[in-house]
Amino acid sequence: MPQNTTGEFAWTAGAIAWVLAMVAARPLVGSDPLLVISQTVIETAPGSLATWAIETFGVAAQTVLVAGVGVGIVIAAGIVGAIGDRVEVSRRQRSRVLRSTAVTATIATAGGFYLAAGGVSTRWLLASGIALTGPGMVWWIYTGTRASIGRRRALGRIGGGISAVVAGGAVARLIGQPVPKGGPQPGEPLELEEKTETGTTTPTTRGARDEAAIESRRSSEGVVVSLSNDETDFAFDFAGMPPQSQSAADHFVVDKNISAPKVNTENWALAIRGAVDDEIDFAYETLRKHPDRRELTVTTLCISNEVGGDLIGTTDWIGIPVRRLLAEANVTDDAVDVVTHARDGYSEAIPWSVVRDRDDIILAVGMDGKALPRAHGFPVRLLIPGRYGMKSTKWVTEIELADSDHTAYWDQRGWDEEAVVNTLSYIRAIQRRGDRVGIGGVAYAGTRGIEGVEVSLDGGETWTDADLEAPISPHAWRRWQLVVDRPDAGPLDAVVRATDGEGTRQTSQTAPPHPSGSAGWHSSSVSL
Ligand SMILES: Nc1nc2c(c(=O)[nH]1)N[C@H]1C(S)=C(S)[C@@H](COP(=O)(O)O)O[C@H]1N2
Ligand SMILES: [Mo]
Repeated sequence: MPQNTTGEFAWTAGAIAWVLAMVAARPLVGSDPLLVISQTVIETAPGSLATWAIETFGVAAQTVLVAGVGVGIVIAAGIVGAIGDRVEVSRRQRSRVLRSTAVTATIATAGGFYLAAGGVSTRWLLASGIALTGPGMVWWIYTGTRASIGRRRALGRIGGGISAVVAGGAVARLIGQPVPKGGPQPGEPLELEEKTETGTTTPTTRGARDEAAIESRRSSEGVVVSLSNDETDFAFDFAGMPPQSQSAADHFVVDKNISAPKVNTENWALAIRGAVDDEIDFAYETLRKHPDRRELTVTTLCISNEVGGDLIGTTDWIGIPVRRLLAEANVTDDAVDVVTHARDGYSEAIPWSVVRDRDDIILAVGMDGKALPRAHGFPVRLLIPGRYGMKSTKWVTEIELADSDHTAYWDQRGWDEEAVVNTLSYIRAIQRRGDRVGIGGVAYAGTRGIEGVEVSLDGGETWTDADLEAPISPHAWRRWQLVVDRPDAGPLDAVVRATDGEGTRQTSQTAPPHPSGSAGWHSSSVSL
């Protein structure tokens, strides 16, 4: 044991105070240096590492990374402090090291918040100041104890230090995040003056509000299991069943960003570039009032979704067919790929020959009757029904007609380029009503559509056709349910499989999400 561990202790405490104070200052600019470092790691890490992180930690991968960065800083500081305790140094050398550390920390903090805030501003200055209060206070307390200022004064400094950081955090929280001023805001109502086009019906049900359900729980497979007092027949809306079409707030969010890009539509335009005769810049107002705007109910699904997972959602999108926007720019014969570039540096590509043929590949300006929420790509995002979510670029800034095959963000990281969705059927809810048990869920096969869903209660020996809800849109999932007589309570094993609109049965062969999306039958074992 070394005699002296004050340096180790002080460095560790200083780093903890620094990390916490940076987090406390975060609301001022909506980000902080820890998030900037984490974001850089996400984007520069090899694809295999990013994929491993998603598969291991799922949606928590980003949180784990940010926490790891914070802990890493603290450990590094502790090591520096421990070395300092063990080597002989003169007072002068020691104070030189401390002084250069203070300068480095100041530069790192100000620089990190500069990147987080996107420039020099009052908020940047305030955030950097609050973040430096943390280690500054530890310094003040540490020098106090070294100078033997006495117990009372040392305690006073500790109290003062904590108060200063807490006060800084409170100020940051009070001032809150910067809001881009002017122009339409994310999520604001989007009036649809004209009637929507054919092919979709606006769903009347907005979710399974099952008042009669008692004792609702979620099984380990994510299935909602409930008992109900309801005496009537089962519909598609019992506890745990998703609505036909979800609100924006209930829709899953996936992207590579720790915080969603903020776009001010007043200094934004959608650029059409590349193999076109006429380059165009579309203003947001032009897009949101475009005469070809239509409403489409679409299911989207992340390629990282496990069998039975929650990274799937259906909502009513409002958008303009991309080919109609491109027609205004007069695409030339050289065009190969339609590449979408985004504000966050993301890109995706889809062959021009596909876009040219489909009116359902849209540039969405709205969701659930309102302007897009920021998390879903405000002001505009692409939607390619039937392909995994990664193909549908959010926060689009430019559509480029490339004259050669483009390698996209996830493509470069080893995921399937075409990303056509696999046929899926998931069990979502199982409910007992007296002697009867209802089993229900969703089925989806992209543009192929769903023709049938079957359920087996004996491990795949025999199969029974489930009831399928009438399609709400050619691009949306179909809900299904099967009611069976089961007077005796006990274990129930259910397996589900779908047949797509081309007559192909969903494969029982399991596959992990990487590289082409998960596959295999979903099953559930419950007791009720
Ligand atoms: N610009 C941009 N667009 C993006 C992403 C991204 O990281 N950046 N992630 C993609 C992925 S992997 C998915 S699954 C969908 C999710 O869309 P949602 O969050 O609106 O559900 O967005 C896609 N579009
Ligand atoms: Mo995704």
